[in-house]
Amino acid sequence: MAYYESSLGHQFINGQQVRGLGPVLERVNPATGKKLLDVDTASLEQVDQAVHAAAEAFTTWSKLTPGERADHLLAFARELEKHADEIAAVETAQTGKSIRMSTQFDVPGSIDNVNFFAGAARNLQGLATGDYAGNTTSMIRREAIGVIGSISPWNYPLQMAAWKILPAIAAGNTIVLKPSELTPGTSVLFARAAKDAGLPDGVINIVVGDGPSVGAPLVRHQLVKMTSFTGSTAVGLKIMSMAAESGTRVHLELGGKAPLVVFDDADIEAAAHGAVAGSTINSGQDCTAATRAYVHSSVFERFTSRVAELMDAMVVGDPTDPDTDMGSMISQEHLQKVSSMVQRAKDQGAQVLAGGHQLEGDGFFYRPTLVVGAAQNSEIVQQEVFGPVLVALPFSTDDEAIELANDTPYGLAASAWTKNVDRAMRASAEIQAGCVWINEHILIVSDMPHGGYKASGMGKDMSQYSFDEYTNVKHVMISHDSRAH
Ligand code: TXE
Repeated sequence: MAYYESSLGHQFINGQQVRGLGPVLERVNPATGKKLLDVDTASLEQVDQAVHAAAEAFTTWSKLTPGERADHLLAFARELEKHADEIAAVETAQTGKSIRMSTQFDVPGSIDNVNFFAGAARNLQGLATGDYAGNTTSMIRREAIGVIGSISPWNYPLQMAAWKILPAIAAGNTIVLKPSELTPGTSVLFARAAKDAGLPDGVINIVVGDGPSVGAPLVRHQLVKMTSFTGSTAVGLKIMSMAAESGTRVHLELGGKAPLVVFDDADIEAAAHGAVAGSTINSGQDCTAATRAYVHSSVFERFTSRVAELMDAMVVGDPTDPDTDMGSMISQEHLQKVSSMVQRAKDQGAQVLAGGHQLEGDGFFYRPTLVVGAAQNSEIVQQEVFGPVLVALPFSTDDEAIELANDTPYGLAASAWTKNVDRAMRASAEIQAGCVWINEHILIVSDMPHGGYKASGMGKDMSQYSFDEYTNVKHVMISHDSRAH
């Protein structure tokens, strides 16, 4: 039997893969426009069962030693490795992303995340220190919170499952994850591999469904002590207000509008390659994707013509073909959104130097696109397109470049391209974003904290810093006045 058997159901509750008792949703293959599969969704009762299973599992999982949890996670990583090819194929079928990307980035990145948190679990330390108040010793304990409810998006279904699940369970929590209803397959496989590797039932649970029917009841469930969410800023704010009703904690990773600043001393060839890789990754459906290139006017022409040339050379199409550079968009609706934003920019006087159109045929493909001549306050510069669209604008001074880079509501990621260390240090300090790359745009591995400023959210995924989200800090103080005896 294939490892991915959608007929078994898309819910993973208390160690069992089961069919959801909610409505069935039809999912289309974004690369062909044809029906891919039926997705069963969880009933409210199943959401409740999953949360109760997680609460029950918490009583024992949270008591394991860090070493015991690490052993489980190492076995989990080895199990994922066994099924890597099939998991990559499911990831590509459901998202339309290129198989090269699933095989070389999504699957190994997720396995690395499991391995990283196996190590990090053993490094989750508190602190003991003497005498904050005279004749006292303070101990700082980091304690697991309980059941985490998590909601993830469709752009990186497998990696988002890993980013949400691993820090939570490594710290001793248990989790109920609701993946996007568009792409549930690899989250279910992830939970199944954990079970096959021997993780106790109930530590990882998956419930599938749309946001209002399954996501909202999960956030509001009285046994859920924290919600971690990756998705749009609009929904993130809703989650925050739902969590406020019960006073539970939230971790939000929201939209982005990453600037890429190219100074006049930059290596233009490297910057152009970085801009193309950064803006077309995952068909631009990436919250850290390069979306706004601010380029010094003296190198603007050279940079934009090279970017257009590189974009025009990209192979876009069948995601299952290993030679494909960029696959499809997630859905017809999303393709339409991207295409109409570019059209509105053109209507307002912008020019398209590369792409700017979808491919003929049934799939939801959009060519890598370079736009120039848009105004800083226009929709295409200010709002998240979430497609393979880069807008380039010229600047004259360093002050102007930094001001423009900061001039959107978002603050997730940014890059600055320069050989000058003073400029690099200034850009890294003054750009308001959770990540500033210098002479790079997109590289991310499990050791690196990821999370935004401003409307891009709060808290960090990945890295040791994610434990700040998934643990409570307890202060224990011992008074020991030896003179009393
Ligand atoms: O996201 P949603 P969508 C941005 C990007 C994209 C836009 C819309 O700009 O074009 O968001 O994408 C669940 N209660 N990003 O509509 O709706 C939903 O089921 C509880 C940025 O797909 O935010 C899914 O599991 N849950 C981004 C998850 O929220 C709810 C990644 C994300 O869906 C809910 C994706 C509700 N009321 C989109 N409504 C990033 N930060 O990387 C929806 N959901």
